Amino acid sequence: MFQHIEPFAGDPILSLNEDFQKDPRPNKINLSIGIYFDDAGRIPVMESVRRAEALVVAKAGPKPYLPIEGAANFRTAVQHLLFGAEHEAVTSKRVATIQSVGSSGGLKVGADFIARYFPGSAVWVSDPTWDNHRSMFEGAGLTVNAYPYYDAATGGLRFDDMLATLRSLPPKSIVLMHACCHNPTGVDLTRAQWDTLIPLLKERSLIAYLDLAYQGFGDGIEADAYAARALAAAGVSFFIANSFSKSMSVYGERCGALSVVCPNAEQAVNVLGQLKFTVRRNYSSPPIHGGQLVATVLTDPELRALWESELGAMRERILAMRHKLHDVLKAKMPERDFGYFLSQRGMFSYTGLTQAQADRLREEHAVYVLRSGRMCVAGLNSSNVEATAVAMAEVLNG
Ligand code: KET
Repeated sequence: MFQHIEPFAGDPILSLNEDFQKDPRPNKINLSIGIYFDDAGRIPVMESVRRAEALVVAKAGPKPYLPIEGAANFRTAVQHLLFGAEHEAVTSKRVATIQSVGSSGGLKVGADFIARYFPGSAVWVSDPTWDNHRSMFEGAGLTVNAYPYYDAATGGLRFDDMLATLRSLPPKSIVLMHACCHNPTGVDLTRAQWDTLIPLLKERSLIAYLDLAYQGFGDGIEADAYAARALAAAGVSFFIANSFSKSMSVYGERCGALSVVCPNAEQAVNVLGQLKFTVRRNYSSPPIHGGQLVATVLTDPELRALWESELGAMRERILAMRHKLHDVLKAKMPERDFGYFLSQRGMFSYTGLTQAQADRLREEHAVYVLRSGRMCVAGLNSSNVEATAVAMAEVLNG
């Protein structure tokens, strides 16, 4: 019956992470998957989340099905986090938000919705982007193309080329963008660049789709929401999927949301309704527990302050590791420019390592980066950063 089913080729991120787990070498270093590890190399349980969990468990409430769209307190807290409680888009109720199964779940519900209501629209993703973006949108039956983004020569952004491509797209094309902490390159738009891009999106009637998976890891929780707030303020209709996996270190709880900012409240009601229909036909409704941890942290003033400071410390630790890696590499190879480690933001840097070099790094030094050359700098710590830099220099020196 199943002879025609070909083997799964594996996933460029998750399969490598599995290989790492199986690697018996004691000195192995995992810089593959986008997970924040603390300085002891562990996935942290944030104190704010631990306390929220104690509160949630103490309630020992029943576990009914949540509404299709998720818990009301979670959805409101998400809107306030993304836009600010006083943002006009929120107060005029023109944002439709569903709680999703991770932001991946939100991205896919949005993709299914687009396939149904904008069947003629192609999706445009940055070159390069998170590997799963293309799979998800193609999986929803949409055509996926790429717009220029990363400049390998400078380690920066091809902003003019990006604008030129977007300017040439047919109206209602979907433009997928990373709201901050671009994955895999760490190269973000500046505020001035967003301010240039947003009027173009509006003028060309393009549909922005923001992926905000690393809020708080760039320049801060509020600062990283700049694009979302500016788009909403400009009266652009757009999609935004956001994640708590990284910012609350709750990966396996699968906490995220999809919000669609609409022109007015009537349209938001209908959009929410059809998002619900999409969810009902897929998994019916989201799980309770993780969303309640998130909602508690976001709405309890004490826990909220604690979370903000914990997330700030994570952001600072990543920056310190970027500096350390940069300094050791620069000392070893003074002729080469490693400044990109300092200018790039968030969990990732694009190292410029070739596939063959990434393979050598893994095979000879037990340092795991993606074969695309992406390094998760949030996997560096005071015990492995030096060894990583030494190994990388060796590989780069051929
Ligand atoms: N968007 C981006 C840009 C992203 O990097 C991830 C995860 C997600 C969405 C999905 O997160 P969720 O946990 O569904 O809310 N990225 C890391 C893990 C993965 O590939 O699933 C990664 O890039 O390593």
